[in-house]
Amino acid sequence: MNIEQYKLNEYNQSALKDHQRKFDFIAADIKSIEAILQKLINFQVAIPSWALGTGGTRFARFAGGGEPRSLEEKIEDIGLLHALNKSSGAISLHIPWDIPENAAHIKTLAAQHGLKFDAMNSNTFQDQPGQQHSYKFGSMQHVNKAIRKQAVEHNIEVIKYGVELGSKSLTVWLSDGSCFPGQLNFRKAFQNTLESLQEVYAALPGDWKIFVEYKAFEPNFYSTTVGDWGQSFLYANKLGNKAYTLVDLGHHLPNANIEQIVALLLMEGKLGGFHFNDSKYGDDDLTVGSIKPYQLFLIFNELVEGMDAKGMNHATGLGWMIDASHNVKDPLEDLLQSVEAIMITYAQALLVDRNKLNEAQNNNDVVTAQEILQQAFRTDVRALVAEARLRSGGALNPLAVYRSEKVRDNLIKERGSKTVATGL
Ligand code: AFD
Ligand code: MN
Ligand code: MN
Repeated sequence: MNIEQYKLNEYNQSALKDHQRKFDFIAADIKSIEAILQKLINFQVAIPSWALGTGGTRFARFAGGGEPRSLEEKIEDIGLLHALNKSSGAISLHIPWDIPENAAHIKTLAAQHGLKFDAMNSNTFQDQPGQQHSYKFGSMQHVNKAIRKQAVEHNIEVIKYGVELGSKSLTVWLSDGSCFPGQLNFRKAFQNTLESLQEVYAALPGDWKIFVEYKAFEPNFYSTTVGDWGQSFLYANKLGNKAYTLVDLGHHLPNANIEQIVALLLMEGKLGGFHFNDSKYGDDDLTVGSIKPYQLFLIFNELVEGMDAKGMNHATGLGWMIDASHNVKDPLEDLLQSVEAIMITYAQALLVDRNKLNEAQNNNDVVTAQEILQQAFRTDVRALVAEARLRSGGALNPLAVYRSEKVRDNLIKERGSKTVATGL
């Protein structure tokens, strides 16, 4: 299914007067409005190929109908999102869930929708049919060299697929760890993992990056071999300058100060990529901004501050990706909500008066510092984000158009009501 540009224009036309009033109101207060709008227009968030189907829990999966049955249909779905919001211009693939059988064809299809290929993701947390060795007791950390080798070779294969598609990075998330005390020698597990990562690193093309994603727990519940940012940072430092840490918002222990982690990783030049989602308890993979929007703002505040301090391009300096999955929503509607939350929060972070904040910090003026941040966070920037979308040819209100156009019903008609997308 396609949403024609003239349709979008019609919807926009009917909402224009209302939008203009709201935009003029906020624009009047912002000095560098054009520069901010341009940053919003440039900012793109990659959609994970595994988030287009209804997510499951370990108890059940309630498929929603019209789910993409192939990589082609996943690309079409992201194309729809991007046509609506103009901020989802990339896809992040998981191998072997989404092997591009015909890379040239997949690349062309993606380009037709204005999509690029962001980080490739490997998978050594599941056994695949016909696989020689099992990952039951880990992959890159495994006590058996043959199993480590299998994991390394899989990652090298993922890089090859990525090269064919024009991707420039590999994200490695390992579920490796242990479930019970005594199961693992921590030091040996670390060294085995490092050695495996080094072999993958050696196969990275010159212009590629490798992102080492950490996660506190699950599926292992006693120890995780890349369990926190310190461990990821250690691997990234030992690997070399093409290796970075990837922060997934849901991968911390409760109440971790993620904004501080982000600030320090950026300072060290070792923050590579981001997985956006939200959580109440653990790796809940909920819609971005649905639980802790202020935390998200504080993180974006550090991202903008840290990237500016290094003269980095906000849009291209880091890999921006969503990693969310859910079992009670239409995945496409959920992704529209997540991207919107990211854009709103980014816009708020751009509004922070850095000079004044700096001055307040130097004067130990705690109250003013807090006021400056909250002033930005409490500003309703939705019209700003909508204006950026309008200028890029997207919809003023993507979700409303999605519903009016009955996108899900159409997808069910095209694909059937009992389709299940690959993923978890
Ligand atoms: C995991 C990680 C990781 C991985 C994904 C698989 O967040 O990014 O690729 O889930 O679905 O929890
Ligand atoms: Mn993740
Ligand atoms: Mn996760």
